[in-house]
Amino acid sequence: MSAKPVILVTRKLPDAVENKLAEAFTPMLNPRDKLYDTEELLRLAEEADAILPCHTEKFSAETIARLPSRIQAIANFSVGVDHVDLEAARQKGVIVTNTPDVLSDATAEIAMLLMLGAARRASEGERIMRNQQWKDWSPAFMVGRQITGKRLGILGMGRVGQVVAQRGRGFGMTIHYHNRNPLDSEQASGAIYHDSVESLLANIDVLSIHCPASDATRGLIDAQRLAVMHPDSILVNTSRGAVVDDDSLVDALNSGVIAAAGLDVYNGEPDSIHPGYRELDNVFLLPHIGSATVETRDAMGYRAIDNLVAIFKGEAPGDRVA
Ligand code: 8YV
Repeated sequence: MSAKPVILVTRKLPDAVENKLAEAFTPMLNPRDKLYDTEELLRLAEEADAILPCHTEKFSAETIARLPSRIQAIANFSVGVDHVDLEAARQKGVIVTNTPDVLSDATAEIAMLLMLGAARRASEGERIMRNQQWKDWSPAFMVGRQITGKRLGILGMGRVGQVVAQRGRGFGMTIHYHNRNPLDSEQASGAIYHDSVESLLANIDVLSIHCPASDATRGLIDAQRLAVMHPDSILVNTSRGAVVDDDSLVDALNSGVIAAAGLDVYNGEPDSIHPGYRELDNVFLLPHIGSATVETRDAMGYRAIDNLVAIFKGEAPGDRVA
């Protein structure tokens, strides 16, 4: 029997996933979850036939060019693939896969949490409780906004966007969306299509961002577009920080151009995010935990393993993106 292919796993994955991986492969694990720099990654890759990374490892064109020729695939433990230069991978003949579908529910939960947290001033409320600053109750105390019955705008009506739309309907929200193309009527389920971002932004109360980071979407939500939103509106982002221009959003939140924001993803995450966000009371901030549930993290791992199994059998992996 030929030796099992060696898989370089860049981060500590759930035990169940690591055990399953070992059934078909020889994993090179990272039990202490050390964040590898590029040189370390390239050195470890010398011993491997494929890499199973997270979005925390960046595969620029230069890094991909330097990958040992032995590496056949980058099987991501993520749905987003903006950390991989897909064109460079295609040119080098390295297969790239992702893990779609399995994190839509978990991410949609976080989008709803952000909407509610931003609308109902959860950060302020929590801070008051923890700092023992709750001294009085009055009809004017901590009054926020309701999301029930409001207009929910989905920017990027893919898998996650469609689940968020369903959850929004549960709150009696009317769904509006902008996408490259309108969905068919069954998928749209009555959601109202806008053929421009501006039209979407002008007609909603809550914006939920679900488009991937790409050259086309980088900085898409800028000062001009934020100015189209009405002053009571709320912005939530569970996709990628890159879709938002931070200076513009911080200004808009400071000056009342929009009312509040809920953010799970950032430019410069984890430790170089725009300092302005921390100063604002009207933002509800989470540390990129959209897919952070036991169920979803296991499912993401199994999905990455399925892709690797197909690749090393010489079959087409289900989730090939390059
Ligand atoms: C993942 C994500 O947990 O899958 C994605 O694209 O943004 C996250 O929710 C992370 O990327 C793991 O690599």
